[in-house]
Amino acid sequence: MKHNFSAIEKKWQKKWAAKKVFQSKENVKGKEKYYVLEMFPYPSAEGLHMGHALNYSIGDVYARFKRMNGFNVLYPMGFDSLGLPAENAAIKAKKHPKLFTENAIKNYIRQMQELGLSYDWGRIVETFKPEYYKWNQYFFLKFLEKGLAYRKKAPVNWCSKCESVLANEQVHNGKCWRHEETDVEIKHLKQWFLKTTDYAEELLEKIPDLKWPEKIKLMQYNWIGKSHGTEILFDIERINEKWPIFTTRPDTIYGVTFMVVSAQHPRLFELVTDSQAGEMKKFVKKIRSVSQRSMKEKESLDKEGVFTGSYVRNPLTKEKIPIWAGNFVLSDYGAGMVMAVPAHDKRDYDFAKKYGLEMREVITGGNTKKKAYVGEGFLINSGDFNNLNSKEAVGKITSYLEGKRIGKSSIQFKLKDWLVSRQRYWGTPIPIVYCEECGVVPLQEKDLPLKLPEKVKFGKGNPLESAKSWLETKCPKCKGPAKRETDTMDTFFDSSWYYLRYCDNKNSKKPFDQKKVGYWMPVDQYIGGAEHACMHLIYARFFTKVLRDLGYLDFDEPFTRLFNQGMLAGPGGEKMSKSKGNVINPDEVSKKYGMDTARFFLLSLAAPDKPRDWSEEGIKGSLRFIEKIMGYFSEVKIGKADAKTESKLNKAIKEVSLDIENFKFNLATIKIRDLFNSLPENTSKEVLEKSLKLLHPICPHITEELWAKLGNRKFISLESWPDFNEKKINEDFEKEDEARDKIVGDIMNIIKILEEKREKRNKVYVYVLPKEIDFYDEGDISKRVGKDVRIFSVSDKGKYDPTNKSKNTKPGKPGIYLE
Ligand code: ANZ
Ligand code: ZN
Ligand code: ZN
Repeated sequence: MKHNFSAIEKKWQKKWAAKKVFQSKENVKGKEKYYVLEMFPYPSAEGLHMGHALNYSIGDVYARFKRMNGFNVLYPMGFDSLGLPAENAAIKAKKHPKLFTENAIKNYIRQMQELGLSYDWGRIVETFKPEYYKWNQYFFLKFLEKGLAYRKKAPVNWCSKCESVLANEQVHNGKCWRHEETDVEIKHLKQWFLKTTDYAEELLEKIPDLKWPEKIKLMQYNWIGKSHGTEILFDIERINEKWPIFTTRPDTIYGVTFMVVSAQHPRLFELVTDSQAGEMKKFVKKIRSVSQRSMKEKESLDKEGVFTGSYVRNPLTKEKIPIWAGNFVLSDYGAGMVMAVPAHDKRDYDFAKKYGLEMREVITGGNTKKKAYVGEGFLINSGDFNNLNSKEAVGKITSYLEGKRIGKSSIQFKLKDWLVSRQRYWGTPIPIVYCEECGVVPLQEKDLPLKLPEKVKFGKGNPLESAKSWLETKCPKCKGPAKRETDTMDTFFDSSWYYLRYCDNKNSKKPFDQKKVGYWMPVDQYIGGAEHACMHLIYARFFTKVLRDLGYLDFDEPFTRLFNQGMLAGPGGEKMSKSKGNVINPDEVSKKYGMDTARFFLLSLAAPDKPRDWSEEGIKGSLRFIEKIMGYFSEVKIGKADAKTESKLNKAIKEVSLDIENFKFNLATIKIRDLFNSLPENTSKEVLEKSLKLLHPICPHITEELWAKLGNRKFISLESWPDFNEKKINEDFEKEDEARDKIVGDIMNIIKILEEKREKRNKVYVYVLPKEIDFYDEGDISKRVGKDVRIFSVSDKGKYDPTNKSKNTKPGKPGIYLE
């Protein structure tokens, strides 16, 4: 490195901080607000890697761009700093999670500052601080008041590695989201839930309004999973109850030959006869390690079941039908029991085949000897409904059942209530006590925050159980002895509203001031990973809607636009991981190349939403470019700009503005590179300044430095984005450039072809039309193709042209001869 980039970077980072350049305030006159937000990170001991650096650089470019474009920008950062990884890491390092977290955050902030990110650090939000989680507890109490938080015993997902339950959203294909190798088990536990299902309809309805990637929207659709069907009452003789069985295919009701109840159904054993109980117990034990949600999605799951010993009556055929328990039925969807139609449902078919159960074809069109026929057709074996088209029969049979009051059309959602209890220490204590006299008693608002006790024993079970003096307390109602709830909140609770707290992070009276939130929210541009599609992004949307209905907010959706950044892989495309030793550390990169070089390189690699690989060669190329700019500015003579440079600059402004607005930063880097490469030794101050402004969002430090060198006293960070003048753009100049690029490309191709034939040539002769001769510069082209290039006009009598290649010359397409 020829320049001391790290000194330049430090200098400007200090100045930005000292002058509070990125501090944001509400209601700046004449400016529209713009809220740019990146998903806040979980501070781990390892610190940032280059992948983070990429994510935050994307947000920073956009924030700087919007700021320069006259918006009043809010661009904050914080730390999602409660949760299991910190607790586990702390246990391993034998440090208290609090100490561990504080150190990790310090390190993150240092690294983020070194990246040159333009956050308003005055707005930091740290979820592990009681000043923040107090409001989690406050909201929990509000939810409780409104019946939106409740406690129930339910079959829940348990990860033995986490030693905690998980929400449905945190179970991915039957595995824990944190421990991809660990099967989730089902336990029946009393837990706290939030009523996300109350908002299922609205969560779904509003999806089309979101300016989000289609992929994420689709994932949310499927996750919420609205299903139109029919509930049919089936009489369960053993318990003398009618259960409303949910089906999307009432047209197949005459083909029901057995029922399957979920093996996880809380009331399963009420249906099991004494003689079947032994076998059923064994079965239930064996299959307990299959998670709630994934079963249904795994069509490939081996279907297993056991007969319960009891029966139902088919309400239409009046037949007696056996009830089986099976592993492929969800306990918390519909009635937790399905009417099985093996001839027309794949899962039921497999099940019936395996256990030799009857199959009855009721829809024409398939060959049910070979496989289930799931398509449309005409009804057969279906009494009065025979010959109806199956689509039509859905409505007809439903109406018929409605008339007899044994069925009705119904809507089901896949989305479940959000399980927020966790059996771990490093989370927000749930503000509840259990009193011997009064039962479940919420804390009073004045007693918040209920702080986590610091002295606890880590190791076995929930550490909060070991904090005796914390655990044993008085009931807020009767003052009698009571025990505190030891479950803590899912950390997704924290991240469900942190974006609101940024708007007013120091408020000690309220979670936030409604006017301030009203000014900044909703987030205009949210940036983060696609992995949160069905976790954080569902919870945060739910929270926003609840807080709106509780009167805290007056908008419906938290994040207007969402951008998913692409992954950064290690050299050769391998996923960066500590075990592979290919994690690129920003501290080292900064020392070797400077941060602006790193930022330029990362953003030039690919469109921000596409994956890219780190490469040492690549960043060296960016370094050469950055050093060239530094060199150029120390030599350039200020004078007048020529028309060609003006054209280039104005075109670049026009295009780079669009590229950045549309998150095509890689295209912007190409045009910026082009522009700087074409700047002549002598040009105007205006050209230099505008060029620097274009580069600024990507390379904030060196542009501040060069901006000051040009004699400016104010920060370029606070300058306005340059305008372009369409009239100054002259496409003829562009054509010249294109012609030059084209001839270079053509020559390179010929050389390549010849090389493949193992023929080597060193001299290149180019024949151009007389009026095009000025487009081409022998020196430039020679340099670019790495050969000696001579250019002749076709009209030049004395040209060297032994094979008469000049006869191939056409407008814009010179003849070429190699020797
Ligand atoms: C009879 C039937 C016949 C069905 C047929 C399908 C095809 P979606 O679209 O997912 O809502 N079902 C109902 N409750 C279930 C549960 N708790 N666990 C697993 N499956 C359940 O699908 C609804 C269909 O899934 C219902 O329609 C039911 O099977 C099954 F030829 O009923 B069907
Ligand atoms: Zn886990
Ligand atoms: Zn009491």
